[in-house]
Amino acid sequence: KEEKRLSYEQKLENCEHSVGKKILEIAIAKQSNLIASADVTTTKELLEFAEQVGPHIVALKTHIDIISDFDSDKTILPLKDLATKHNFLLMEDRKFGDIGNTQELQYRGGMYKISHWADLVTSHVIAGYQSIDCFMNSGVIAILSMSSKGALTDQNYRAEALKIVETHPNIIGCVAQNKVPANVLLFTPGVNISSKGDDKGQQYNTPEHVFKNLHTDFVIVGRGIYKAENVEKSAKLYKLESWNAYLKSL
Ligand code: 5BU
Repeated sequence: KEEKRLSYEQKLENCEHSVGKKILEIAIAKQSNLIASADVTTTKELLEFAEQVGPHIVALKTHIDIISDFDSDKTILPLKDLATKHNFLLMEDRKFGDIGNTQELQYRGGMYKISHWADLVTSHVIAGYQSIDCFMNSGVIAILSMSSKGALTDQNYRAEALKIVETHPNIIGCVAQNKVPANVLLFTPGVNISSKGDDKGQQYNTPEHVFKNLHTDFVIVGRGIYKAENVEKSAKLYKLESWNAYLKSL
């Protein structure tokens, strides 16, 4: 018999990490499981996007190193204010992938000082269990598998990575394109309602597909929202479709 998925309320009961609890509480309060990926390249676009999608999302996902005019006062301070105003978390999709000591320097220092503002960070676990110890101020979302064609995250890699996900106290969940045990929080990018993929290897599924077949908890949508003619309308549409797909999957 197929394992049943858990509701956000049930996951909240099992969750021990404060940031994991927070994202689940926001999901329940806003009836949203949508993370918008803000893959824009200027502070102005980033802040405008956050203002438009803020009411509809649980988290805003950034690639902070693609912002051409990054400035911690002008970029991060107003972004944090918007996160408070609209009740969403900040998720930096840094995809750390180095030894612990280097990751610690990248996480705490440099221009971006990610540890000062990111509620959530993504990280590969390729460097082993201890490499994740450095992420003390954020919840870590570990990358188990990737959405692009030909990704090297095979079954053996995923099984080993999952052992780290299930035991490391800094990790709140994982990014994957496959089912994971019901008690693990699952984040799925590669979601788009109107496209099957791009010419650079990205592959898309619908919200319906990922909730039904993967028992995803949170969808991550980039171009489906930020490239839409009406960004706010599109965020609302993805929010509704994904929430309904979640309810149907219960
Ligand atoms: P898109 O425009 O919806 O394709 O953007 C997807 C975003 O999610 C983008 O920022 C990627 O860096 C990110 N992503 C992904 O697409 N696939 C993955 O497996 C991981 C992250 Br991990």
